[in-house]
Amino acid sequence: MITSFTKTKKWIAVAGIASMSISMLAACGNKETTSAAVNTNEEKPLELSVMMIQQLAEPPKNDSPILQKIQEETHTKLDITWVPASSYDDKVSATIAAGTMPDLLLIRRNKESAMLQAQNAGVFWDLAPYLKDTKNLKNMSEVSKNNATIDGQLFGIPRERVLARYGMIFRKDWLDQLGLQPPKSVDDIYTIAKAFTENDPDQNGKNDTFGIQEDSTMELLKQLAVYSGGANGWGLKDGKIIPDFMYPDFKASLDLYKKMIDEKLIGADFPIAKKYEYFNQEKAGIYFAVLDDAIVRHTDLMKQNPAVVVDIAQNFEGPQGERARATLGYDNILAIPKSSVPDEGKLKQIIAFLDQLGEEPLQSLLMYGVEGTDYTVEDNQAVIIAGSSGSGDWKNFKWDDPYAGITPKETEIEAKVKNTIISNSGIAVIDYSAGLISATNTDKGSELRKAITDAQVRYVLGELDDKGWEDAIAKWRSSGGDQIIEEFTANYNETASK
Ligand SMILES: [Ca+2]
Repeated sequence: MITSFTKTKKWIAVAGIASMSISMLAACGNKETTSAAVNTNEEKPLELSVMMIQQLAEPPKNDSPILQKIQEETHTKLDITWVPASSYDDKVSATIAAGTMPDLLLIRRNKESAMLQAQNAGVFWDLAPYLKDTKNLKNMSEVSKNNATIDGQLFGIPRERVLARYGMIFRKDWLDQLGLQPPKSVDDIYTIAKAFTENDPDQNGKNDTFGIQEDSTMELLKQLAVYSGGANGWGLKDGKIIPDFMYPDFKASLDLYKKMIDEKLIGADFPIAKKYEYFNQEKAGIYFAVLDDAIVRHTDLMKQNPAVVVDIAQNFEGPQGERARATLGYDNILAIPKSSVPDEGKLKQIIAFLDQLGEEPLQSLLMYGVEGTDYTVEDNQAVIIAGSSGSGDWKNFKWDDPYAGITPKETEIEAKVKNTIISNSGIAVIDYSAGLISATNTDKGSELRKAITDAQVRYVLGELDDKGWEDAIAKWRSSGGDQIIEEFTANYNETASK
């Protein structure tokens, strides 16, 4: 324990977490984890303390049949601290600072400042060297692995997410009402948005609808940049890693966005609008988001108005063919601290535990819950039992392909979303910065990016002219942006040559 305490203290000095409030430190003092003894008894279940995120209102119960099943299958005894999502990051920071680490924990935002420093300071095991000896983990998604990796080291198992996930969601019944075809190009997006605004798609004789619901994330602009042949966040152009807004065609996308606001196809209140709200109120007929939102975000709307048909579109033609905006390919990592797991024997046992979560029957258990209680199997498909709460927050332990294991019995839209995402993985445009490190970006990248986002908002609202937009880019470059480009590019060249 003394060794691990010293390590943690050293890290505190590095990361400057010492400034954390006393109450935060005290909050995590109530859970003591013991240093692992070498487990020589094969018969004894592996005891694991785990910190995991809780996204639902109530944490899973200690007598959960899902917990029992996991323990049975993996021969473990799990002591899980469920921490609500709203306070999760603070709790992790406080736990690291206090040196009372669990054996396994979920880390969010592992490329952002605080967690990046923790990883670089050696708080967690580098799992990369151990993957080759595993059965399932060695087959994890390459994109997911590369994007979660920091300078060749993988400080946790990334939870895989589908790549080609972003696209357009729209009212198919409005489209049919107006005799229009599903969109195949950016021009079609504009045409449909205009018709939804001007041609009374709901046929109530009132001018009370508009085309595209946007919010402060300006997701449409991000997708337009990709369709125009530009970057998803950051891309590789002429040997340099540069941001989307420095691509030559980005300005045309920005101008199209502005035109759609001027013509009221996009609501001008988008910086303060709530995502989904206008769509669910049947005021807007299109929005841009992850495609699976089409499945889960409009169930109440469809109950209220059975005429509503929600559809998706993703394959837009552009100068470089069809492209789709990709996710990072992963969402959070499952990390093993060195202080709580000082010996390699136990480390390997925890890796084996995680490895086993990536195969049946645990894949389906983590996805759907207990067979017979939460779902039944019909024609090799999982049919959710009415009233079942499914696997709930146990899903957060799942690291492998979300579509692996038994497939659910799907509605038409569920099947379409899944098939579209799977078949378009080859046209997914990834964000190059996700797998790269730049000290300047870690330090002030988000602050610099915010100035650009503000300039985008002001430009499309007509508060900034061409010169103002050019000035914003120049300021970004001189305030550290050029430095970030150099550092990302250098890191890219190093990584590519390895
Ligand atoms: Ca109308």
